[in-house]
Amino acid sequence: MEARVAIFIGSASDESVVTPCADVLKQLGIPYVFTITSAHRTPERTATLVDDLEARGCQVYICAAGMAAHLAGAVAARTTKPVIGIPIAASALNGMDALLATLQMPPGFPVATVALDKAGARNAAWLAAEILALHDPALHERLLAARAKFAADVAAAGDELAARHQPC
Ligand code: RP5
Repeated sequence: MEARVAIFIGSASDESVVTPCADVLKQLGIPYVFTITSAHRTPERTATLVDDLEARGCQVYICAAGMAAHLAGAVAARTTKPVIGIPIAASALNGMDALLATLQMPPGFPVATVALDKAGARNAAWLAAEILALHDPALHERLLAARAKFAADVAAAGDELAARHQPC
């Protein structure tokens, strides 16, 4: 099955932070590719990967990088498909560098930037799923079911907490 989503990370050192993104895509039954490429260290590889995935019908790109994080921008320059950026805290600036580099794209080349690190990685997958669900009713149903489970989990945890704190 061809990948509908591509996850790119700028370095092997980003893998553990971004794996939760892949986990969410897997949970939702969305085929993806997950690989390493760098805007600075491997610009040709980045361009070739995007060109190949474009030819195979990839619909959303998720790019995670730290420091001067230009990976999402480089991909956005190569495709008109939605690009989601995950800034990684990988330097003494605690991710502010990657956040601004990912977010501050020039008009016409948007990168939908999510939160830093693992929380952002998860939401990148949820956002990609919402984009794909616009034209995929079965995936939309899976998203609704996931929302219902989030709600049920909160209610169950709330009931359990309340039960441990009965009024005296
Ligand atoms: C970025 O620089 C990578 O995305 C990573 O977050 C950061 C550090 O990379 P390594 O020096 O660990 O390879 O390009």
